Amino acid sequence: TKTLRQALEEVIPAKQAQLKALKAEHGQAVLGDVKVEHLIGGMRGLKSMLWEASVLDPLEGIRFHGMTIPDCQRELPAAPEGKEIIAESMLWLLLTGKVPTEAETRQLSRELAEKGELPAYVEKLIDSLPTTLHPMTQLGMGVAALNHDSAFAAAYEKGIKKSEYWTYALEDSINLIARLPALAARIFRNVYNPGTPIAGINKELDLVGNYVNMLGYGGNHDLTEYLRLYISLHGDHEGGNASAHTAREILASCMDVVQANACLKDLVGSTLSDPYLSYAAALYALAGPLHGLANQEVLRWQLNMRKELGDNITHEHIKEFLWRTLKSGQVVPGYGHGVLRNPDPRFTALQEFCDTRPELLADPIIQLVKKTYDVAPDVLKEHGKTKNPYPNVDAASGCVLHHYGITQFKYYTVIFGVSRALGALTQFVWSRALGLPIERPKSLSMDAIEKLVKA
Ligand code: AMX
Repeated sequence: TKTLRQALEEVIPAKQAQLKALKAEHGQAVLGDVKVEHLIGGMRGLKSMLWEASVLDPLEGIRFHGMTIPDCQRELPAAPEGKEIIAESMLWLLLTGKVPTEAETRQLSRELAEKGELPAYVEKLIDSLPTTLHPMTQLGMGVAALNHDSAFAAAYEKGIKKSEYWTYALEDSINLIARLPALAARIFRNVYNPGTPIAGINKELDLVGNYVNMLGYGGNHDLTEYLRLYISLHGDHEGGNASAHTAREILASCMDVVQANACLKDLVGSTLSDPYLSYAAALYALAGPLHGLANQEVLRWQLNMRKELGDNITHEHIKEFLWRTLKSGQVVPGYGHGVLRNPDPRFTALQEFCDTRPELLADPIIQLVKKTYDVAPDVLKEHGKTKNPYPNVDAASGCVLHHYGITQFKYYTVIFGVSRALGALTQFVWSRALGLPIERPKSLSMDAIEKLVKA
């Protein structure tokens, strides 16, 4: 059975050759125009980043190395007692572009379980935080603090060849992914169940199986399966989204400092160029309400709807509520997308999870999410602003957690944060394996733009 490192080693040379050929043969090919509207419109649609693991089609949705969500559900190994994709098989696919065997998946689960304990100083740090501090703020702090043990930073400080960067990047990335459940579960315990014990890591279980145990929901098979699917599906959504882009950008900026100060050896170890700090930065992008925090916002909004409108909510009632939200100048959380122009297939996959379980279909909040989906696209079309009147993944994800008893919606984005590490850290490793340079796009002032367009 191959290890993940061996599987990566096998695919890196071909990718390096592909990049070299692209640069040599098509380096000057044009992929699109840069318009003034790109500069003032959040660079929407501008093809300007290399990202290996996934590509997002506006109509079809996400493909992970060419595989759709149903392909992944069919082909990626599940947990021994489960049916849903698990984080390990998704991580393997994202990193290597290959579907892992059952044995490779189990071996990775074991490796993650063996590396999953938090260092004592991080436990102490998290335990010292006020329980009123938002769980996402705590998660970012814990992840940043883990950089104390960064193999990448330590190796860089010693002085390593550029061709070796990826091996240390991989080591840190695996350690970070392994430790995220213990960190996230500790935050949950401290904020919502202070003083209760946290389950130990079971070496025979997958990453999410252990996460559910540590959250205190061990034995809830359906919740475990839901979170396996949720965490796999949220793993990557190409590179331009705010969190993924941040992880990459921060790395690049930090490498700038490293290179600029390469002669000052004692500065190198203190640079920010390791997976922990770059992922902590990504988490704070994820914590914005237009991005990952929409997770919590959707549920808050649906619960308010229910509180206001009672139990027998009709489509007409929901329409009125939607219009009230829009007229008060707020966005409808869980709807719209920067790239997608159709219902998000991740939303569809989570809905299908509900469709096979009568107890979920009977849940009033899940029914409300479905009913909202019946009317929201038409209301948003009539409103006429959003380019995509359809639901994104956040429209569905929280209500199932709520059903299974994770009702603390401020925590929802933390689960997203445990997941997004799979994709962001995959690209971190690939950026190093491909020796990508620092990112440094050109900015212009309005005066400079006017000068250019009037010339
Ligand atoms: N409700 C009301 N108005 C919306 C809207 C929504 N759900 N989605 C977009 N709009 C508005 C925008 O605010 C913008 O208005 P403006 O011209 O007054 O500024 C206009 O429609 C055009 O926006 P767009 O081009 O369609 O979207 P975008 O690429 O600028 O933004 C997104 C995308 C996701 C931020 C936006 O659709 C939104 O705010 N959605 C609600 C929050 C949400 O669900 N976020 C989660 C996204 C997925 C994720 O990252 N987890």
